[in-house]
Amino acid sequence: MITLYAADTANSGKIFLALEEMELPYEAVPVDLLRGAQFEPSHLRLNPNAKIPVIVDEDGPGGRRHVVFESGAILLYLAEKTAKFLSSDPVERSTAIQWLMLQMSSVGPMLGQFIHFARFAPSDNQYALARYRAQVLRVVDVLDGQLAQNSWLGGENYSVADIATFPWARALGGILDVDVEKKYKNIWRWTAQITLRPASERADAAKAALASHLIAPEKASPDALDRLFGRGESSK
Ligand SMILES: N[C@@H](CCC(=O)N[C@@H](CS)C(=O)NCC(=O)O)C(=O)O
Repeated sequence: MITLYAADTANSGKIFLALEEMELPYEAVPVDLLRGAQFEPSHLRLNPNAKIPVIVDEDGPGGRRHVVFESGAILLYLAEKTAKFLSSDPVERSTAIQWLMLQMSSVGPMLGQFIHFARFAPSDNQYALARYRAQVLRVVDVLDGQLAQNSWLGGENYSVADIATFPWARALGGILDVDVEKKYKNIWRWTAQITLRPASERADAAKAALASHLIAPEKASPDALDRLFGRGESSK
């Protein structure tokens, strides 16, 4: 059995989708970021970087318990455990890993920073907003270009690269206030395909069930937001 420590976030969504696609039995445990649960000693023992998602696999390598944090590392671990969604062909495997790394190093961080400055920062931050919007638009063009030439990010097969990128890409319209169907038609085709997968529907349902145990972001107090963003009294 695998335990997934998660919240209602895109990075958590990757792991819900992977576990459902791989048909692994799991239990999802909510980590309420707005209550500061990520900073509790029990969570820091799982991830010293105080983030979700984290998985604990009771049946890890050698039959022993294994803890994995960082969503990209979790996806690679699960793909290797199940031999699913990561080709054994060296070229295909390397290509999928490149796109997985692009998600981890660029798509997620740039969108995350853009959302932060657009929704949670004081309004006198035009430089930061313009900087992250430009970075997001650049990498979104890269994704759309790759999907113009390939069915999936890693080439001809659905892989952990798609699983990692989908939860962020599906939210692009709302985040950037653009018509994705018109502007990024290849991303649109690809997100529609993943949305229709039965595992994707199950993952969404599981994440929604977990969200019902968490403080809704719109109900967060200013103190809770300061703790989450490490600002005010919570700044180092
Ligand atoms: N690179 C990490 C990012 C994880 C991350 O930023 N998680 C966020 C939620 S999506 C989090 O735990 N935030 C809590 C905090 O920063 O205190 C991954 O992909 O796992």
